[in-house]
Amino acid sequence: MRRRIARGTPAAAVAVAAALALSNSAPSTSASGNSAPLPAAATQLAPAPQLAAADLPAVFPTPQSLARSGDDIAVTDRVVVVTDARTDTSAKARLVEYLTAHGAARVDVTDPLHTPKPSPHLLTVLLGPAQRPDIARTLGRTRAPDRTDGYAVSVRPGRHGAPDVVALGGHDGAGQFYAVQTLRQLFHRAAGKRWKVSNVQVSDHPSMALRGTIEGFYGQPWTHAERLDQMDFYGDIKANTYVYAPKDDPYHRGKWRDPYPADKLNELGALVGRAAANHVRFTFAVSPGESICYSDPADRTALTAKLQAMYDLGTRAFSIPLDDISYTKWNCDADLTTYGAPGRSAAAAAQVDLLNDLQRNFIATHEGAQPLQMVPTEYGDLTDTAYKQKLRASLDPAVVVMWTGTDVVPPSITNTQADAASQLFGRKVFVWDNYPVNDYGNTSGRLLLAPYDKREAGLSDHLSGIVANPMNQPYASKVAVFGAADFAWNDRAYQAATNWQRAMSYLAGGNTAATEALLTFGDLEHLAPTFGATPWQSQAPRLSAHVTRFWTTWDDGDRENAVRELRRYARGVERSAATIRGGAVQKGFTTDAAPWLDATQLWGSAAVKMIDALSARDHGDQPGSDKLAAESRSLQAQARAVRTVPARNTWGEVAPKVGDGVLDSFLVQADSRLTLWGCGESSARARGDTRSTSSASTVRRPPAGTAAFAGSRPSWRMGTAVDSRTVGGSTMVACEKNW
Ligand code: LOG
Repeated sequence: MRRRIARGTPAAAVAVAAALALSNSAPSTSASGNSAPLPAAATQLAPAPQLAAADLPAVFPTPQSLARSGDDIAVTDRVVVVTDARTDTSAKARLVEYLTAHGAARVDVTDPLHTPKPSPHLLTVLLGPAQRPDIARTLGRTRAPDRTDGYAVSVRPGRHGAPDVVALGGHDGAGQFYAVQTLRQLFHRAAGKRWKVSNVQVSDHPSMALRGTIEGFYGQPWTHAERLDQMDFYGDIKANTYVYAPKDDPYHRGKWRDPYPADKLNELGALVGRAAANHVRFTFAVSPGESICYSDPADRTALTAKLQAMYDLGTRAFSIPLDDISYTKWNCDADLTTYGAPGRSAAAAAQVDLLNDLQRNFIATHEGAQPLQMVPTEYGDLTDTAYKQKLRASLDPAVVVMWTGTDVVPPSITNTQADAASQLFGRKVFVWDNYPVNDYGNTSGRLLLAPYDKREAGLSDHLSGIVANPMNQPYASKVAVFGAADFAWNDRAYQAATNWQRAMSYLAGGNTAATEALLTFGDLEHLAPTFGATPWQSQAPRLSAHVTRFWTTWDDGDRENAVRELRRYARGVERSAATIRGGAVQKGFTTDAAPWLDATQLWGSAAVKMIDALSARDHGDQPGSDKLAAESRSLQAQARAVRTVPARNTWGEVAPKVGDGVLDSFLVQADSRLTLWGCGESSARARGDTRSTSSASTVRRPPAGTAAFAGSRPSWRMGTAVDSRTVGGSTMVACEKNW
């Protein structure tokens, strides 16, 4: 059974309002008073030479096809947007919003028959179904794929007095919305200059049908304001699925039979609406497994009533998670009579009975309802069992089955594994990806900010989709979710490192310094644990490389350079917190990460002081060095005293982990070097001694028994032990020169 940790008052939610005002979406009046059908813009446009791939604008998720085709076009003061009855409402609202934010003082929304007289001074944007004649003509050979969510974008500079035109054509409403989301990423400008739109041709569609998140963690559920913000975020990253399954919402699990109170229902209704406005399918999950009596008609009725209430709010997608329940005992005697002795096969029979009933008698009878989703009790392995055999033999083929990989938190997901899972469950599985969730013991004290990674290209052939299970911290979760959505959209083009940069840039609103600060900070929160002893992503790979290089350069005698380089990086660590809090980064991120940012600043300062102490000592200033080292130790003590906010996580009030095993190891090792100054290699080098260190000193391991040494150099050299003292919690051995 799962851990339970008491929680205090929830921290206040921070809502970030997009401060973009919609303006001037006045219909159909033209400045000149003239109206004319739009010219066949595409036919007047000469194809421009291809530009280098390096000039391609960064669009995320990565489009299936994006090509540069000529000069960029300017956003004019006034822009005409041509829509008709089949134009997606949300797409239109976003388009006006984005144009207004990128240089259009006035946006006139009109229809194809009443567009203003063509003028080179009027950028014209066509938005609607890809087959609409004006759009189809402008798109030309840039096709909107004939697939769900497909779209095309074509930027056509005007010639001979014709206006510049942008065509945004969708296969469906979502496709139109996605075309607009791509356009949002094509705006750019040089300082003080007019906004421009990159001249590209985009033909795009998702590789996986279901992309997004499952709020499926233990601990404090997200607040309403946080969820609303997430829906807008999903729209931005073309994610179309949000599964509502917070373990600690009592009405989701323990009190599954009870209807939601009116105020909760109102909130959920607002959330369903906000999801729809972003082309996100709000998927309502209810988890009856802890207490349901499968054969009791009253329980079936209660469950259906719960789903019906959400259907009435506009929800069209439903899930029955049966994870983390005891399935080898019944909750009622009636199930013993109906399904026989408890066991894996009987559990599957009872679950199938319920799920098939819901699929056939609720989903199939409700207009627009999506296929039922379920989480099996055996969700995280590839072992064939009586449970899985029963499920694949008798679960209605329409029901979507979730799977977490080869473990609750798998080290990777490969095509072979996903294929095996599909065989086991008799259908393509839907991945519940337990990253970046931080509700289990091994995540204690951690934010998980490493990129989404180690999912094999080609998984789109084996999966129906991927949803990430995020952290209790919604804004901090955006780093990994940004990646998961990119991977699900186009798994074959996915690059974790590139995506990571882009995710940070997104959170930083494109601000370069804030993006770099987030990358530095994210490196210190890079470790991604599994349920076992081995993490699937390592801690602080950037810092670790810097530290390794530092000791190599230092030991090679090039100490000035060693100090200069590592000090610069440590200063970056020290300053990153203030830069992240400087205003460019989403406010909610700074709230989520507050204890980690506080600790990072202190650890960064401690590192700078320690590097300075090494340098002072190297310059012969022992008193100065001692003082700096003492200051560093005091900063380290302050860093260790920082605590996380208990209400915000399942592990309570603990020290936030920051670059652990790398940063603290460096500090201990540096302190040891100061203590042992004059011994072995250091003194040999300092004196210009050219003898090899192995002949000049005894090889010893640093004192064992402290985790702080994990990640430090495996062995080091010193003289003969003559004294010992404690440094940073470890017993250090002083020495005398033995040559
Ligand atoms: C839970 C999930 C939890 C996650 C990580 C599934 C299907 N269920 O072990 O709610 O957030 O592990 O602790 C789980 O993953 N079970």
